Amino acid sequence: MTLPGERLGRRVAERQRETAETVVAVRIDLDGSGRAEITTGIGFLDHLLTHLARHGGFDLRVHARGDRQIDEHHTTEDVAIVLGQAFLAALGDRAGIRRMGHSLMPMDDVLVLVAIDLSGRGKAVIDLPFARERLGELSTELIPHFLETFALEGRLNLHCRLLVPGNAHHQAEAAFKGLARALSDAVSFDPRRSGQLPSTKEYLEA
Ligand SMILES: [Mn+2]
Repeated sequence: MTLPGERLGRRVAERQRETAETVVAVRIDLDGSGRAEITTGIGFLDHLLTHLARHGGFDLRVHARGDRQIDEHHTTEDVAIVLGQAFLAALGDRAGIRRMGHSLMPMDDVLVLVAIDLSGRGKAVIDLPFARERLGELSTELIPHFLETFALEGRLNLHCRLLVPGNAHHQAEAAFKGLARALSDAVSFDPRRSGQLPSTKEYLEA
């Protein structure tokens, strides 16, 4: 099935996943304009994913419902799984892209470093401690877990390091804005590469 936008050569993908714990549907357009339609039932997670869409320039639709009577863990983790899978699918063969991206993201008192390599190998190095246990309905331990799960399912190398700690809300936002900017750079096309695979191996795991 060809998705709207694919006909325009845009990098669009949809993925769904249904388990006894959660139902998740994600649509991502890497060549969008930053439109977000996010309903996970977890307000702060919606807030972070909206930042990812807006600052990445990705059109992102995420609909999820899960066994919140237990807690928000399964819903958060499964959104990260499906988002990673949709991102990988939308990326396609990666010909002509920059492949790497990074950002030093300030958010008032906080500074976070994010570095990405769309290598095709999932590897996350996350150093993002929180002094607070919860942000709204989201436990802060799930934020590093979300980033790690996204990197593994998206088959990308992700480093996220808190350089200057501070307000927990700012730390989480800086991490997702930084991820957005680094991804936006990494998926962008480098006109000098036109169609070339960004790898000396002429090969990227897909
Ligand atoms: Mn905010």
